[in-house]
Amino acid sequence: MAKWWKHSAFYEIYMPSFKDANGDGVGDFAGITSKLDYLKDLGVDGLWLTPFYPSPKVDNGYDISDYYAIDPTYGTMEDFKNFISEAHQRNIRVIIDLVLNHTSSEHQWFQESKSSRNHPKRDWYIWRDEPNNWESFFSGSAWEYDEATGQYYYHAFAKEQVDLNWANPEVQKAMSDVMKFWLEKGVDGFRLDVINFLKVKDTLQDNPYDHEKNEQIHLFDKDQEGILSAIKDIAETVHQYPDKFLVGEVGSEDIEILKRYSGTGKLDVSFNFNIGSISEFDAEKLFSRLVETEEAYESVQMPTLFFSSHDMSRHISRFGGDEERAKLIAALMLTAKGVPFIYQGDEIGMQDWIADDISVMMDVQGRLAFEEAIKAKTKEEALAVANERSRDKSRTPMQWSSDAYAGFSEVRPWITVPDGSSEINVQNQQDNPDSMLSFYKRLLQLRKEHPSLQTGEYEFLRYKDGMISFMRTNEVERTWVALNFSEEVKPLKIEEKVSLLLSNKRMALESETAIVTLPNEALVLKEDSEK
Ligand code: TEU
Repeated sequence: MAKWWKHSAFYEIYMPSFKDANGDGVGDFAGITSKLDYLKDLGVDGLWLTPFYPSPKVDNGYDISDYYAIDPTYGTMEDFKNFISEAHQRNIRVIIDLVLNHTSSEHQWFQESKSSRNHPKRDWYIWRDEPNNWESFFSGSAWEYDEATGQYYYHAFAKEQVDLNWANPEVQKAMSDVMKFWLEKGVDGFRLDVINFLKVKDTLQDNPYDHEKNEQIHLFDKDQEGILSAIKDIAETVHQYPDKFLVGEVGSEDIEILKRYSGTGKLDVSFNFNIGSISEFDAEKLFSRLVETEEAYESVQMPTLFFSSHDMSRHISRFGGDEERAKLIAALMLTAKGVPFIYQGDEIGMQDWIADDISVMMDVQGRLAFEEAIKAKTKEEALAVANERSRDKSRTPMQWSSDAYAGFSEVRPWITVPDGSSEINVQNQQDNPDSMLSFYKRLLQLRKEHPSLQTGEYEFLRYKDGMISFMRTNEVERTWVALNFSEEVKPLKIEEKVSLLLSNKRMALESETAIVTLPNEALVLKEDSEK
């Protein structure tokens, strides 16, 4: 039997926005636990939880101040344990987000490190007398001056997210202890945040500049030598525990870079941004990314498939706001080769939210962009720039019902509930067979019934005039998938007898052969001849 994660479909839960049970306007563990039956019924096999550790929440938990506890906003350790056990009872596995690259500036380690140049923990972070030209991935210089000790520290993200020095073995040991702690609490693995940022070039050479794009090329502050060996050590620690899963966020769209990080003894998989972060809809480009991945991974590595996350615009909005297309993307994610990661709310077609005033913008990346832009632009222009950068788009509360605050909370949530929530919500879609939610359920069910859609190889993978089609096979079955992204009827060249497994457009096939696909149809067929 293949490893469990190879035939699992995951679901990303953005902690603050999934479900509030204690009436403070922020999601929590009790809330997630209360929705486990919903997730079971949806048909997902694994959950990825974004950070829930104590944090000043400058970057919504990606600035951890204590790796060994639960942030009180999200509940207690008891609530956490209860959630894990309830999830496991339903055969749902849980992986947790772990930020190994940086800690909050309020973490005890950093407080000690900055207390004096001679403190034994000084070298746990990256301190220099002079900054180089490296820019933060959020905004401005990546170096912050510390008055008290007269040196600069390095931060790839906000200045409150201080990069650890992974060249120091004590740091590595400290984080290995953290991982063991959570593994012993029963988690099924980790999603490792910005794992290809773990080490920087020791010479701290200046980064080159791309004059055409007018931006810095991040050459020496990511994907450096030594990161892979750190990852191998991490994998070794984690795999001392049986059946654990490691997915890495490798922030790159370059398949050759992504490819380095996964495989035996490394990360099990990494996020395929080469596919997932396509900015505008283009079926041919999407196809070429699938092919490039297939060629690079050669059936040895397994890709991941996702098109939305808490860091991105939701694919439905990004690709034009069209429900039909969103269904085709869902079908692709759940039938093509790869481990799928559905982002909360995509299963009901939630749309991006845009802030109409800077006062309601919550995301640090958006707010920093605003501060920068307002220096030279009008308020409206600066807001537009900030909205472009802000990741609030996809972070609004999960829309459960038409009730106040979308049934997410009894009180006003920490972030705006979009106007559309009274129409787009779980309650409205639950009993409607044509809804987005029902379509996701059918797809997830289909994957379970047809393992070729989970772990099967591609017999072929084709593109023609707006249609992506492929066949997935294993020892026992051959499954056809045709995704017609065009507005036209397209013929399918099928000689064998087939039967219909799924379509978003019809209940039955007109004939067993001579099959066509309808405009915007996701068609899944089973070849009837025995293999
Ligand atoms: O995201 C990392 C991330 O967004 C970068 O790799 C991105 O490519 C870069 O910012 C370019 O704009 C993770 C988390 O998912 C995100 O929520 C955190 O803010 C970030 O790490 C820092 O921990």
